Amino acid sequence: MAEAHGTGGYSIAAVSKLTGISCHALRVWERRYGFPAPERSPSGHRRYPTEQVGVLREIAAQTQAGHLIGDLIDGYRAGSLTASSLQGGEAVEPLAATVLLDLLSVGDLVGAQAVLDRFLARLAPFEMIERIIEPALVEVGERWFRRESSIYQDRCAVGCVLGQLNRLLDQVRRVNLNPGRRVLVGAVQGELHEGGVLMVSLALELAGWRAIPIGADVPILDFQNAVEAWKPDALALSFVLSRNINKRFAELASITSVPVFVGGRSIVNHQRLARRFCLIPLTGSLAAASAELIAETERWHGRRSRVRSQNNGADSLASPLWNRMVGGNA
Ligand code: B12
Repeated sequence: MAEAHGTGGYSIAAVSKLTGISCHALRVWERRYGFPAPERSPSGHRRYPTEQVGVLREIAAQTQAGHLIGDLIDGYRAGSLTASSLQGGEAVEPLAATVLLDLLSVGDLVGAQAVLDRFLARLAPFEMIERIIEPALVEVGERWFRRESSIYQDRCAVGCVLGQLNRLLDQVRRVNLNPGRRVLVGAVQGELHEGGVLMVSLALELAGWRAIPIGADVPILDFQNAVEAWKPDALALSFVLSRNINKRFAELASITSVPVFVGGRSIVNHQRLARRFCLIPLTGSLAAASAELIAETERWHGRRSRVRSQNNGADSLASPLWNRMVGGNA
């Protein structure tokens, strides 16, 4: 079983991911049955010892078979229920984000970078995004939502994680020597979230295209000007929030010289609206959405696709560069 190095245990979010038991249920069982019995970190957060996580996994499995929680906890206390073990691979990811954020919550940037470096040494850039960077950003959001962190802690964590994402993008760009098409990437005025912009840019660079990220909170007029001046082959925008989405879509409809893609969590509920304004909605995983962007851009420009899209899946990203970056698993 993987150890929770240096932190004295797993966070509630990590335990929830590892066991499938909701955070709410974990708190209720603790109150009602006295189990699990997490320790507390210096900042007061619950920290579950490895053994308890194993017991919770076993309990989760047995409740599926119809056993009652109270009986199972009694069984554990009586010694008739044993912990199931965690495999190293499945434990590492939730743990990594938690360890990283615990360090950042006390302002330990050097320690946090050491954790990132450890993963950078063994994960390809796309895996780094999927397994460390995105889970860490999501956990920042969860801690914020549960009021477990302060603004200064969130900002420190986001700065560190986005900084690493920028460095990865830089690293991939340096080895992408003969990029194919160019895509302008950003987020519209009023949208401050930049993570999606950077991640899409990285995915496109890994596919052998050139991404030009211009950041978040950019007025539509500036996208128009940039398209006119730089003549990219496509424009890709990230929408986390849906504020003013109707207005923004209407403004974007004036950009007609390139295909305009819209992606991000808000787009799932606004696909039809996007199409009404001749925008191309992208949903699904980052790899699949990037592959679709590539295939649609080629279709738009009416040329033969350098990388043929098979079923709009991640396969269409299978350039040599992509394979190298994702460790040959694409
Ligand atoms: C960092 C952060 C901030 C920072 C952003 C700083 C920065 N430089 O980016 C700051 C502090 C500014 C911020 C502010 C706010 N935030 Co905020 N923030 C976050 C946080 C913690 C991380 C965002 C992130 O980078 N996520 C990781 C990225 C990669 O995920 P993603 O954006 O969903 O992108 C993925 C896909 O959607 C896709 N994708 C995204 N874009 C695109 C585009 C294309 C073309 C394609 C193909 C794919 C694609 O690719 C990504 C990989 O899978 C999230 C938590 C979370 N769960 O995401 C909250 C979160 C997004 N924020 C939230 C909120 C509510 C706010 C505020 C309204 C808070 C407030 N009351 O002030 C403000 C709004 C500010 C604004 N006007 O934009 C909510 C949004 C809830 C919702 N509506 O869904 C979240 C989810 C937090 C939460 N748990 O409630 N935030």
